[in-house]
Amino acid sequence: MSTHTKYTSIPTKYVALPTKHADLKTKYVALHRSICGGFFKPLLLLFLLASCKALPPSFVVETPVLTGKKTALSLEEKKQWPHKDPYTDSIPGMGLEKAYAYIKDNGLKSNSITVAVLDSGIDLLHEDLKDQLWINEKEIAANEIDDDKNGYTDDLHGYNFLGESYHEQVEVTRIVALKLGDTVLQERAQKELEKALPKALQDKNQYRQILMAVETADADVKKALGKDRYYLADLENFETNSIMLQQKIGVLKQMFSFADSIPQVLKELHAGVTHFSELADFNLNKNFDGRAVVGDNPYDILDVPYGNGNPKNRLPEESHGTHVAGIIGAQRDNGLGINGAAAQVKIMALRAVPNGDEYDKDIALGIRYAVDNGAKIINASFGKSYSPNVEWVYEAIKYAASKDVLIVHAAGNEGENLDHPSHPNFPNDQINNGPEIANNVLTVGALTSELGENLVADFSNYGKINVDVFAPGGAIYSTMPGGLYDFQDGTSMAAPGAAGVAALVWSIYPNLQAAEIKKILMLSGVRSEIPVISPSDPDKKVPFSSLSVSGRIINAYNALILAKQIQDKKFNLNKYDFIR
Ligand SMILES: [Ca+2]
Ligand SMILES: [Ca+2]
Ligand SMILES: [Ca+2]
Ligand SMILES: [Ca+2]
Repeated sequence: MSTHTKYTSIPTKYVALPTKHADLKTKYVALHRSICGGFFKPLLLLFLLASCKALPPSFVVETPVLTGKKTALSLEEKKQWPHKDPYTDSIPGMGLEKAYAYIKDNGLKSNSITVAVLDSGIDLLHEDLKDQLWINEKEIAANEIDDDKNGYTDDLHGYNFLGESYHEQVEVTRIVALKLGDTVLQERAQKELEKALPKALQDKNQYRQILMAVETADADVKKALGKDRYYLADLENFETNSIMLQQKIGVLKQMFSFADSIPQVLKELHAGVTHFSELADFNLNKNFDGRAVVGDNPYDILDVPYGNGNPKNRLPEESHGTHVAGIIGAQRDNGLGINGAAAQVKIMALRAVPNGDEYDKDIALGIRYAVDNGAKIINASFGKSYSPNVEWVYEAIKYAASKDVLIVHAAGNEGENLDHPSHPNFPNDQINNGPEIANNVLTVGALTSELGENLVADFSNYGKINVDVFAPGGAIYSTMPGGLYDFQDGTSMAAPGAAGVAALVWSIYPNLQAAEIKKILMLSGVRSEIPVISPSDPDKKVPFSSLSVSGRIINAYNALILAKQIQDKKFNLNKYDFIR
């Protein structure tokens, strides 16, 4: 099973290595897999399904088997695949190109809608984001006064709940260090920590060794070839009697099967070393206190104010929020970078997710800030296995529901079945698979661009009860700090795709309720029974439809059509439900 972990299984999975350690996906995959055991213990797969019936709305063409593209995606297609359509393009995107053509053909008008990105910091100066930001009109920036008296000083584009902190422990470390919860929890956390820390150090050393081997081989082969840049063909055609050099060429040839170039391999190996170093030095370090610089007590929700009005990313590698924001709302058709999913969107930047586990206090207050300051949708591309103050978050979710705000949550990247009692991903909206605590949370799993057995990303969590729908999350091209663009993957990228579609539909049909938007996205998706490799058991294939409540891929075009029918009272949403 260990072949399934990203960082430890160079030979089979290297190609899937995330490029940036600091993105949450990497954090999730490596952390959860190392901390929670994940793939190292036999997985008891409990499919608690059967009770769930998704009734297909009549307007959606039901095709039992979708056919995937036979040829490889071009670079342009790779960059735009989330906007393609399963039927029209044989690419399992969200039908956004089709949706925009439909909007244009029908002259549909849209209103501005605010989407809060509750995440790491965001590059507020990015060329493709800077004109898309929510502005608090009543707040004067940087005068150290809370002009609009909303409790937050200088919150021009949102708020920064992390102050100047960035690295953080994960919850198991905090539970052990601060003796949170009861003794049962503490002992469990202690056990996990005792397992995770040596593993992080071991992984770090393994990565270092591979890095050194590749660096040395690269330098020697460059010298032998007499050139700085070489390709696989150069290696294959190179003949030498030196056993040493032959070995080095062998190493490099192997690396070419994991990435397109040796510089790319080196970049990812460096990222791996950094990642595992940070794991050992910060995330799993009992003695590290990342919160000290903030100055509040994170276990007292009444201890406010704290943080500051600047939600910009602090470091270039703090890229997660920027990437997520671009997927939702990068400025469309401006001749720059990418097109976000939603045209008329305003991004509210809420910096609350550090490089480590987020605090429940920041998440709860972040949700409340978004609700109180006009966001209609909150994107929540984060998650963790333990949530010591989860009641604060549940209360905030219910508050959002009461104010008609939709929360779109990433399913998480452990490749696990969230319906299994030992694999919760907080914040969830169902306690022990019970009834939903609120009707406004949409949980989203991740797809790859391949409409075939690899449709579901191998890292994506799933669950017939706990995951509502799927959206593109593998190799997603979006904005990066410093005015850059790059690919990242994770359910962290799937949630903002879904949030963007929700924003698009809601911006055109603003009278719909949050719960209706959630249901529209689920019901109007493209359903398929196509057999896919189960993320938790690569030897097993399961129908795609069995991995989520709706069994569907979000589709913006279908969602618009369904939304119109609901607005015109030609479709009764209440007749179609996902019965539990
Ligand atoms: Ca204010
Ligand atoms: Ca001010
Ligand atoms: Ca653009
Ligand atoms: Ca749910």
